[in-house]
Amino acid sequence: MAGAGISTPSGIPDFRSPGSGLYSNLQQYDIPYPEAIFELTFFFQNPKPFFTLAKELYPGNFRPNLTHYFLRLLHEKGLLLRLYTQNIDGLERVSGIPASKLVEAHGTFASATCTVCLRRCPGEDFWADVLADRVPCCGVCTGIVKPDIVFFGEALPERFLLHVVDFPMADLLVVLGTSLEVEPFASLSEGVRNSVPRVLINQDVVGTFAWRPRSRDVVQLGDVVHSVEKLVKLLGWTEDMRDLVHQETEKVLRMGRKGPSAA
Ligand code: CNA
Repeated sequence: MAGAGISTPSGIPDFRSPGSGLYSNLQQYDIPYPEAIFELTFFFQNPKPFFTLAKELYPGNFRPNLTHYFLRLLHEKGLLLRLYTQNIDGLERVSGIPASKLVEAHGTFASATCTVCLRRCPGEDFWADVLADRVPCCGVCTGIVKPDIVFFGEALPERFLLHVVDFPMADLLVVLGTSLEVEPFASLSEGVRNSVPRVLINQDVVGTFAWRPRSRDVVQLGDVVHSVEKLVKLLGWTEDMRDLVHQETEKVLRMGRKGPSAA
Protein backbone atom coordinates (compact mmCIF):
# COMPACT_ATOMS: atom_id res chain seq x y z
CA MET A 1 0.00 0.00 0.00
CA ALA A 2 1.48 3.31 -1.01
CA GLY A 3 0.78 7.00 -0.60
CA ALA A 4 2.07 10.44 -1.45
CA GLY A 5 5.21 9.93 0.70
CA ILE A 6 6.74 7.61 -1.93
CA SER A 7 6.68 10.44 -4.46
CA THR A 8 8.01 13.32 -2.32
CA PRO A 9 11.60 12.21 -3.17
CA SER A 10 10.59 12.66 -6.84
CA GLY A 11 9.69 16.28 -6.04
CA ILE A 12 5.90 15.97 -5.72
CA PRO A 13 4.65 17.41 -2.42
CA ASP A 14 2.37 15.22 -0.27
CA PHE A 15 -0.82 16.62 1.29
CA ARG A 16 -0.19 16.71 4.97
CA SER A 17 3.52 17.17 5.74
CA PRO A 18 3.60 20.49 7.64
CA GLY A 19 5.23 23.28 5.63
CA SER A 20 6.08 21.31 2.46
CA GLY A 21 2.70 19.57 1.96
CA LEU A 22 0.28 20.68 -0.74
CA TYR A 23 -2.31 21.68 1.87
CA SER A 24 0.13 24.27 3.29
CA ASN A 25 0.96 25.64 -0.17
CA LEU A 26 -2.27 26.12 -2.03
CA GLN A 27 -2.24 29.93 -2.09
CA GLN A 28 -1.32 30.00 -5.78
CA TYR A 29 -4.38 27.93 -6.72
CA ASP A 30 -6.91 30.55 -5.60
CA ILE A 31 -9.16 28.18 -3.65
CA PRO A 32 -11.12 28.94 -0.47
CA TYR A 33 -9.80 25.90 1.48
CA PRO A 34 -7.43 23.04 0.52
CA GLU A 35 -9.98 20.24 0.02
CA ALA A 36 -11.91 22.41 -2.51
CA ILE A 37 -9.47 21.34 -5.22
CA PHE A 38 -10.96 17.81 -5.11
CA GLU A 39 -14.62 18.77 -4.51
CA LEU A 40 -17.17 18.36 -7.30
CA THR A 41 -19.32 21.36 -6.32
CA PHE A 42 -16.28 23.62 -6.38
CA PHE A 43 -15.02 22.02 -9.62
CA PHE A 44 -18.27 22.88 -11.40
CA GLN A 45 -18.05 26.51 -10.18
CA ASN A 46 -14.37 26.80 -11.05
CA PRO A 47 -12.47 23.89 -12.64
CA LYS A 48 -9.28 25.96 -13.22
CA PRO A 49 -7.48 25.21 -9.90
CA PHE A 50 -7.84 21.46 -10.45
CA PHE A 51 -6.48 21.72 -13.99
CA THR A 52 -3.58 23.88 -12.76
CA LEU A 53 -2.67 21.03 -10.40
CA ALA A 54 -3.19 18.53 -13.25
CA LYS A 55 -0.77 20.49 -15.43
CA GLU A 56 1.87 20.27 -12.74
CA LEU A 57 1.45 16.49 -12.58
CA TYR A 58 1.78 16.12 -16.37
CA PRO A 59 3.46 12.77 -17.13
CA GLY A 60 7.10 13.45 -17.82
CA ASN A 61 7.40 16.34 -15.36
CA PHE A 62 8.54 13.92 -12.65
CA ARG A 63 10.49 10.67 -12.59
CA PRO A 64 10.05 7.60 -10.38
CA ASN A 65 12.55 7.25 -7.55
CA LEU A 66 14.19 4.23 -5.95
CA THR A 67 10.99 3.40 -4.03
CA HIS A 68 8.97 2.97 -7.23
CA TYR A 69 11.76 0.86 -8.72
CA PHE A 70 11.88 -1.28 -5.57
CA LEU A 71 8.17 -2.05 -6.08
CA ARG A 72 8.92 -2.83 -9.74
CA LEU A 73 11.70 -5.17 -8.57
CA LEU A 74 9.22 -6.98 -6.30
CA HIS A 75 7.10 -7.48 -9.41
CA GLU A 76 10.08 -8.67 -11.50
CA LYS A 77 10.86 -11.23 -8.82
CA GLY A 78 7.28 -12.51 -8.85
CA LEU A 79 6.64 -11.28 -5.31
CA LEU A 80 4.16 -8.48 -5.92
CA LEU A 81 0.59 -9.67 -5.55
CA ARG A 82 -0.76 -6.13 -6.04
CA LEU A 83 0.22 -2.52 -5.51
CA TYR A 84 -2.57 -0.48 -3.98
CA THR A 85 -1.70 3.17 -4.38
CA GLN A 86 -3.45 6.40 -3.43
CA ASN A 87 -1.20 8.37 -5.73
CA ILE A 88 -2.46 10.10 -8.83
CA ASP A 89 0.95 10.96 -10.27
CA GLY A 90 1.15 7.78 -12.37
CA LEU A 91 4.77 7.12 -11.37
CA GLU A 92 4.01 3.46 -10.61
CA ARG A 93 3.09 2.98 -14.28
CA VAL A 94 6.12 4.98 -15.43
CA SER A 95 8.38 2.76 -13.30
CA GLY A 96 7.21 -0.22 -15.37
CA ILE A 97 4.72 -1.91 -13.05
CA PRO A 98 1.98 -3.30 -15.33
CA ALA A 99 -1.53 -1.87 -14.95
CA SER A 100 -2.81 -5.38 -14.09
CA LYS A 101 -0.75 -5.29 -10.88
CA LEU A 102 -1.99 -1.85 -9.89
CA VAL A 103 -5.02 -0.59 -8.07
CA GLU A 104 -5.00 3.19 -8.43
CA ALA A 105 -7.48 3.64 -5.62
CA HIS A 106 -7.93 7.39 -6.05
CA GLY A 107 -8.00 7.31 -9.82
CA THR A 108 -5.68 8.23 -12.65
CA PHE A 109 -4.94 10.85 -15.29
CA ALA A 110 -4.57 8.02 -17.82
CA SER A 111 -8.24 8.43 -18.79
CA ALA A 112 -11.07 10.94 -18.42
CA THR A 113 -14.87 11.13 -18.51
CA CYS A 114 -17.20 13.85 -19.78
CA THR A 115 -19.13 15.22 -16.80
CA VAL A 116 -22.28 15.60 -18.94
CA CYS A 117 -22.57 12.72 -21.46
CA LEU A 118 -20.18 10.40 -19.53
CA ARG A 119 -18.21 9.57 -22.68
CA ARG A 120 -14.82 8.18 -21.70
CA CYS A 121 -11.59 9.12 -23.44
CA PRO A 122 -7.89 8.36 -23.06
CA GLY A 123 -5.60 10.86 -21.31
CA GLU A 124 -4.00 11.95 -24.60
CA ASP A 125 -7.31 13.57 -25.55
CA PHE A 126 -7.20 16.21 -22.81
CA TRP A 127 -3.52 16.93 -22.11
CA ALA A 128 -3.09 19.39 -25.00
CA ASP A 129 -5.85 21.60 -23.52
CA VAL A 130 -4.53 21.29 -19.97
CA LEU A 131 -0.99 22.20 -21.06
CA ALA A 132 -2.39 25.26 -22.88
CA ASP A 133 -4.30 26.32 -19.71
CA ARG A 134 -7.66 25.53 -21.28
CA VAL A 135 -10.42 23.56 -19.56
CA PRO A 136 -10.89 20.44 -21.72
CA CYS A 137 -14.37 20.05 -23.21
CA CYS A 138 -16.14 17.06 -24.70
CA GLY A 139 -15.99 16.85 -28.50
CA VAL A 140 -19.55 15.47 -28.54
CA CYS A 141 -21.57 17.52 -26.03
CA THR A 142 -19.11 20.29 -24.92
CA GLY A 143 -19.39 19.24 -21.26
CA ILE A 144 -16.27 19.58 -19.09
CA VAL A 145 -14.00 16.55 -19.40
CA LYS A 146 -12.79 15.47 -15.97
CA PRO A 147 -9.73 13.22 -15.63
CA ASP A 148 -10.64 10.00 -13.79
CA ILE A 149 -9.38 11.25 -10.44
CA VAL A 150 -11.64 10.35 -7.52
CA PHE A 151 -13.02 13.50 -5.88
CA PHE A 152 -14.40 13.62 -2.34
CA GLY A 153 -17.70 11.75 -2.18
CA GLU A 154 -17.17 9.95 -5.50
CA ALA A 155 -17.16 6.15 -5.72
CA LEU A 156 -13.77 4.46 -5.87
CA PRO A 157 -12.80 2.70 -9.12
CA GLU A 158 -14.27 -0.77 -9.62
CA ARG A 159 -10.81 -2.32 -9.39
CA PHE A 160 -10.66 -1.32 -5.72
CA LEU A 161 -13.37 -3.83 -4.82
CA LEU A 162 -12.38 -6.32 -7.50
CA HIS A 163 -8.98 -6.94 -5.93
CA VAL A 164 -9.75 -6.39 -2.27
CA VAL A 165 -9.59 -10.19 -1.83
CA ASP A 166 -5.81 -9.84 -2.23
CA PHE A 167 -5.52 -8.78 1.39
CA PRO A 168 -6.55 -12.03 3.13
CA MET A 169 -4.36 -13.89 0.59
CA ALA A 170 -1.18 -11.88 1.17
CA ASP A 171 1.67 -13.23 3.26
CA LEU A 172 3.36 -9.87 3.72
CA LEU A 173 1.99 -6.33 3.71
CA VAL A 174 4.28 -3.38 3.05
CA VAL A 175 2.87 0.09 3.68
CA LEU A 176 4.92 3.02 2.37
CA GLY A 177 4.62 6.81 2.57
CA THR A 178 1.06 7.28 3.69
CA SER A 179 -0.63 8.96 6.64
CA LEU A 180 -3.34 6.23 6.53
CA GLU A 181 -5.91 8.95 7.11
CA VAL A 182 -8.10 8.45 4.06
CA GLU A 183 -10.82 5.80 4.18
CA PRO A 184 -11.62 3.23 2.94
CA PHE A 185 -8.01 2.87 1.79
CA ALA A 186 -6.57 3.10 5.31
CA SER A 187 -8.63 0.17 6.63
CA LEU A 188 -7.13 -2.18 4.04
CA SER A 189 -4.07 -2.31 6.30
CA GLU A 190 -6.20 -4.39 8.68
CA GLY A 191 -7.32 -6.75 5.92
CA VAL A 192 -4.35 -9.14 6.13
CA ARG A 193 -4.46 -12.16 8.44
CA ASN A 194 -3.28 -11.63 12.03
CA SER A 195 -0.32 -13.95 11.51
CA VAL A 196 0.94 -11.88 8.56
CA PRO A 197 3.76 -9.41 9.19
CA ARG A 198 3.02 -5.80 8.28
CA VAL A 199 5.92 -3.47 7.50
CA LEU A 200 5.43 0.29 7.75
CA ILE A 201 8.03 2.44 6.00
CA ASN A 202 7.16 6.04 6.74
CA GLN A 203 8.30 9.27 8.34
CA ASP A 204 6.04 8.64 11.35
CA VAL A 205 3.91 5.89 12.93
CA VAL A 206 0.42 6.16 11.47
CA GLY A 207 -3.07 4.66 11.50
CA THR A 208 -3.56 1.15 12.78
CA PHE A 209 0.21 0.81 13.37
CA ALA A 210 -0.24 3.43 16.10
CA TRP A 211 -3.64 2.65 17.56
CA ARG A 212 -4.02 -1.10 17.01
CA PRO A 213 -0.49 -2.48 16.56
CA ARG A 214 0.00 -6.21 15.99
CA SER A 215 2.74 -8.35 17.47
CA ARG A 216 4.37 -9.03 14.07
CA ASP A 217 4.37 -5.38 12.90
CA VAL A 218 7.69 -3.87 11.84
CA VAL A 219 8.05 -0.08 11.72
CA GLN A 220 10.93 1.58 9.89
CA LEU A 221 10.88 5.34 10.41
CA GLY A 222 12.72 7.95 8.37
CA ASP A 223 13.04 8.86 4.73
CA VAL A 224 11.43 6.27 2.48
CA VAL A 225 14.31 6.09 -0.02
CA HIS A 226 16.84 5.62 2.76
CA SER A 227 14.67 2.88 4.33
CA VAL A 228 14.16 1.14 0.99
CA GLU A 229 17.92 1.23 0.33
CA LYS A 230 18.45 -0.48 3.70
CA LEU A 231 15.83 -3.12 2.92
CA VAL A 232 17.27 -3.77 -0.54
CA LYS A 233 20.68 -4.32 1.05
CA LEU A 234 19.25 -6.73 3.65
CA LEU A 235 17.58 -8.67 0.84
CA GLY A 236 20.85 -8.88 -1.10
CA TRP A 237 19.24 -7.10 -4.06
CA THR A 238 21.60 -4.10 -4.30
CA GLU A 239 23.00 -5.20 -7.65
CA ASP A 240 19.57 -6.04 -9.12
CA MET A 241 18.36 -2.62 -8.02
CA ARG A 242 21.37 -0.89 -9.55
CA ASP A 243 20.85 -2.77 -12.85
CA LEU A 244 17.14 -1.87 -12.97
CA VAL A 245 17.75 1.83 -12.27
CA HIS A 246 20.58 1.86 -14.84
CA GLN A 247 18.38 0.21 -17.46
CA GLU A 248 15.56 2.71 -16.83
CA THR A 249 17.92 5.70 -16.88
CA GLU A 250 19.33 4.52 -20.22
CA LYS A 251 15.79 4.23 -21.55
CA VAL A 252 15.01 7.84 -20.58
CA LEU A 253 18.28 9.05 -22.13
CA ARG A 254 17.49 7.19 -25.37
CA MET A 255 14.00 8.75 -25.43
CA GLY A 256 15.57 12.16 -24.78
CA ARG A 257 17.88 11.71 -27.77
CA LYS A 258 14.87 10.90 -29.94
CA GLY A 259 13.16 14.10 -28.77
CA PRO A 260 10.38 14.73 -26.29
CA SER A 261 7.71 12.06 -25.95
CA ALA A 262 4.08 12.48 -24.98
CA ALA A 263 4.33 9.41 -22.70
P1 CNA B 1 -0.52 12.25 3.04
O1 CNA B 1 -1.72 12.28 3.91
O2 CNA B 1 0.04 13.56 2.57
O3 CNA B 1 0.62 11.48 3.88
C1 CNA B 1 1.92 11.29 3.39
C2 CNA B 1 2.69 10.49 4.42
O4 CNA B 1 3.96 10.20 3.87
C3 CNA B 1 2.92 11.21 5.75
O5 CNA B 1 2.75 10.31 6.82
C4 CNA B 1 4.37 11.69 5.64
O6 CNA B 1 5.03 11.76 6.90
C5 CNA B 1 4.97 10.58 4.80
N1 CNA B 1 6.13 11.01 4.01
C6 CNA B 1 6.23 12.11 3.21
N2 CNA B 1 7.44 12.14 2.62
C7 CNA B 1 8.12 11.05 3.09
C8 CNA B 1 9.42 10.56 2.88
N3 CNA B 1 10.29 11.17 2.06
N4 CNA B 1 9.80 9.44 3.52
C9 CNA B 1 8.93 8.79 4.37
N5 CNA B 1 7.69 9.21 4.60
C10 CNA B 1 7.28 10.34 3.97
O7 CNA B 1 -0.73 11.34 1.77
P2 CNA B 1 -1.60 10.00 1.63
O8 CNA B 1 -1.17 9.39 0.38
O9 CNA B 1 -1.58 9.19 2.87
O10 CNA B 1 -3.05 10.61 1.51
C11 CNA B 1 -3.91 10.22 0.56
C12 CNA B 1 -4.19 11.30 -0.50
C13 CNA B 1 -2.97 12.06 -0.92
C14 CNA B 1 -4.66 10.66 -1.75
O11 CNA B 1 -5.96 11.02 -2.01
C15 CNA B 1 -3.72 11.12 -2.90
O12 CNA B 1 -4.41 11.30 -4.09
C16 CNA B 1 -3.15 12.37 -2.39
N6 CNA B 1 -1.90 12.87 -2.96
C17 CNA B 1 -1.24 12.21 -3.94
C18 CNA B 1 -0.06 12.73 -4.44
C19 CNA B 1 0.65 11.99 -5.54
O13 CNA B 1 -0.01 11.41 -6.40
N7 CNA B 1 1.99 11.98 -5.52
C20 CNA B 1 0.47 13.92 -3.93
C21 CNA B 1 -0.25 14.59 -2.91
C22 CNA B 1 -1.42 14.04 -2.44
